[in-house]
Amino acid sequence: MSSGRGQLILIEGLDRTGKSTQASILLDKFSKSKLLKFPDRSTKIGSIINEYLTNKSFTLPDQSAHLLFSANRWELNNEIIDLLNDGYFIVLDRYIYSGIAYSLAKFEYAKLNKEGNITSTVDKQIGDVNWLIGPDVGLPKPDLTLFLTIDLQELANRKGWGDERYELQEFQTIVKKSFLSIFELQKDDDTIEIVDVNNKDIPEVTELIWNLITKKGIHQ
Ligand code: T5A
Ligand code: NA
Repeated sequence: MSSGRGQLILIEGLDRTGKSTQASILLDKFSKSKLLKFPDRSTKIGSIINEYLTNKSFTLPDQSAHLLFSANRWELNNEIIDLLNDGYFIVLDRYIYSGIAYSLAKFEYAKLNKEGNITSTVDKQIGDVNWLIGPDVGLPKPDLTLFLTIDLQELANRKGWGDERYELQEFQTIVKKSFLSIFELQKDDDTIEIVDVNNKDIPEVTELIWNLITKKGIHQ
């Protein structure tokens, strides 16, 4: 960009919608670029998050889990600011909207009184969008957010589905509703784009994303 500041592009979406696939393709289109994936499981806080996601007998209050995901973003805050100031094109693979959407979905899921290992109690804070947003206030705002959306039916057929804590079809249905309700609240924000990836192969999704990026005038 002419200002010399880099750009922050966020790819959000449900589990297995192709976020990481598209993020790495996008990265190669820019000479000075960096990929940051959240949760970043390589940090101290990230290692606790990894334990939480992969070990279903490791329990945490939902509020604590929510705050850990946000704390993990704050661990990389200075790095993001420095890279942007240095003119980097940063691709984020999940970020603040995942933080809000998954916690809100746990609240809605628990309200349905489902058996399962998402959560056993309904904690009112995680149903309160203002409470959920709070810990992320002040983090750098993406210049463009691309939300990859898909029918749950198509998603269930993808490789590797079903290994982690949140990868239950019924829960993912609620996650999808949570994301869409958050984006509905932000509908006047023209930095957010919903990208329908149904029946689209990897190159077709890349083309959709690239068209949105060029439409926004984002370049290096
Ligand atoms: N979480 C995260 C929170 O609760 N709060 C938070 O604040 C944050 C940041 C882990 C969990 O953490 C939660 C959300 C998650 O449940 P993660 O490590 O990002 O987050 O885990 P996943 O989203 O599950 O990451 P995945 O790697 O599984 O999904 P991706 O990145 O969306 O999918 P990708 O690109 O790896 O592709 C999955 C498969 O589909 C194929 C790929 O080849 C691959 O096999 N694929 C396609 N197949 C057909 N057509 C296409 N267009 C395809 N694109 C990709
Ligand atoms: Na991923």
